[in-house]
Amino acid sequence: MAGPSQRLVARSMAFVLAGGRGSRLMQLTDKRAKPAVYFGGKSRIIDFALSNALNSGIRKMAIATQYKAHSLIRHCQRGWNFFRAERNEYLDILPASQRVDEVHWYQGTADAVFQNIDIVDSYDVDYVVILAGDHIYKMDYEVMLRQHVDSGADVTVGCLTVPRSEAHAFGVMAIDANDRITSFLEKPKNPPGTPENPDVTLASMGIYVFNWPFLRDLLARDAEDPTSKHDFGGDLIPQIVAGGKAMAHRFEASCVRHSAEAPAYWRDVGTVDAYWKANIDLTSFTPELDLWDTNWPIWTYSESVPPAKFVHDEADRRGSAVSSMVSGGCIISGTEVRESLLFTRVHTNSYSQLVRAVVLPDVVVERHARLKNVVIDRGVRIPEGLVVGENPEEDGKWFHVTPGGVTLITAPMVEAWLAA
Ligand code: ADQ
Ligand code: ADP
Repeated sequence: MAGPSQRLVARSMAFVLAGGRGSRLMQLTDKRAKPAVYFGGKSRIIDFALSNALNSGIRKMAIATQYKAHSLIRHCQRGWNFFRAERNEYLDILPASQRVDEVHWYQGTADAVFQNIDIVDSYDVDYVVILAGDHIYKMDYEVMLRQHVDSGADVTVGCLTVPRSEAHAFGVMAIDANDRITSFLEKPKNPPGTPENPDVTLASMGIYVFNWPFLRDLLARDAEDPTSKHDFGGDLIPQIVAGGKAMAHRFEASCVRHSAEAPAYWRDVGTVDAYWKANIDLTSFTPELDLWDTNWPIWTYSESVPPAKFVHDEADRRGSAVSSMVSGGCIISGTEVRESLLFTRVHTNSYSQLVRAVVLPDVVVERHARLKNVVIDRGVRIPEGLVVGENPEEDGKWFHVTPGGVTLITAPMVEAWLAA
C-alpha cells in the first residue's frame, strides 16, 4: 500500500504515451511508431523516457501503444522485462482497442489514460507522471515530482525555452513570477515571446505530473464532453489553467547533464533532418548528449552479438572507422567509415565509403558503394556501386532527400532503383 512515509517515486507511476506515428520521419515510420525508431547506435527512442523513469527510481510503468505497435511491443517485451511484481514493480504494455471496448482506438492522449483507469488504479499510486515516448533527453522526474508536491499544484507541466519560430508545434504557456501557468495555448499560429525575450517561447514538453485522484475525476468528466478531443495539450491542460492550479516545471532544474556548463539537452528528432543530426552529433568530439554516463545509463534491449570486427581485406584495403560509433555484430571489411553511426550487425564490403551515415541494424553495404549524409533503414541491402550524396537531384528520383540534404534510403526505394 502506498503511503506518505514512502519515497515519492514509490508513490508514483510513469504513463508513457507511445501511440503516435511521427509522420515527419517519413518512411522510417512506415512500419513502426516513432517511439520504436532506432536511436544512438543501440537504443530506440522510447528507451530514453523509460530509462529516465527507471533512473529516477520509478518502478511502475505503463506504455500506451496504438499506431504500428508491433515493433515497439516486441522491443519492450525483450528489453524491459525485468520488473518484478513480487517487488511491487510493474511494466504494462497497453495497446489500444483492447479494454473499454473492442472497436475504439485511443481518441487522444487523455483518452489513452482514460481507457486504462483500472490499470492505474491497480498500481495504487498517488501521482502519475505522463510522458511522451518520443523525445531524446535525460531528466530526473523525482525533481519534478518534488516540485509538484511542494507547490500543491493540480498539474505540473514540464517546459523548456524554444525559439519562437519553432513554437507553433508546441503547447505554449505564460507564467507568473512563481511559475504558475497563467495561459496555455496548444500549437498557436503566432506564438507569443516571453516578457524577457521576444524571440523565445516557453513550450510544453508534453510531460505532466498529476495527483491521480484529480486526474481520474478530470478524465471521467472529459470523457463525457462531446466537444473535447480528449487530448492533454488541447483540452485538459487549458481547462486546468483556467480553473485550477497549473505550475510550470523548468527542464533546466531536472535535466541530467555531464557537467554544470553542459546545455540542457532535449530533442524532438521529429524530422529526418533532426533525427540524422542528433545521431551524427554523437560521433563528435564532445557530444552534447552523454550516453557514457554510468550514473544515468540508457537501458535497452541488448542482443548477444560478437564485438565489431574491422577487416583488412585481400586487396589490402583497410576496414576502418574514425569519429564513428560501431555497434556489436558489425563487420567493416575494406570500407572507410567516417563520422558515422552503425547499429547492430551492419556488414560493409570492400571499396566502399560511408561518411556521416546513420546505418540501422542488419544493413549490408556491397562493394564500391559511396554513401554520404544518409539514413539507411533496417535490413536494407545497398547494391554494389550505389552512390548517394553527391548529386541530390539524381538521388531525389529514387530516395527521399530532405530539405537539409540528408538522403533516407529504405528497402522499397532500393528495389525501385534496381528495377530501373
Ligand atoms: P504533440 O507533439 O502534438 O503535442 P501528440 O501527438 O499529442 O504530441 O503526442 C504526444 C505523445 O503521445 C507522443 O509520444 C505520441 O506518440 C503519443 N500519442 C499520440 N496519440 C496517441 C494516442 N492516441 N494514444 C497513445 N499515445 C498517443 C504534445 C503536447 C504539446 C507539447 C508537445 C511536446 O500536446 O503541448 O508541446 O507534445 O512535444
Ligand atoms: P569483402 O568485404 O571483400 O567484399 P566479405 O565481407 O564477404 O568480403 O568478407 C570479408 C571478411 O569479413 C571475411 O574474410 C571475414 O573475416 C569477415 N566475415 C564475413 N562474413 C563473416 C561472418 N558471417 N562471420 C564472421 N566474419 C565474417
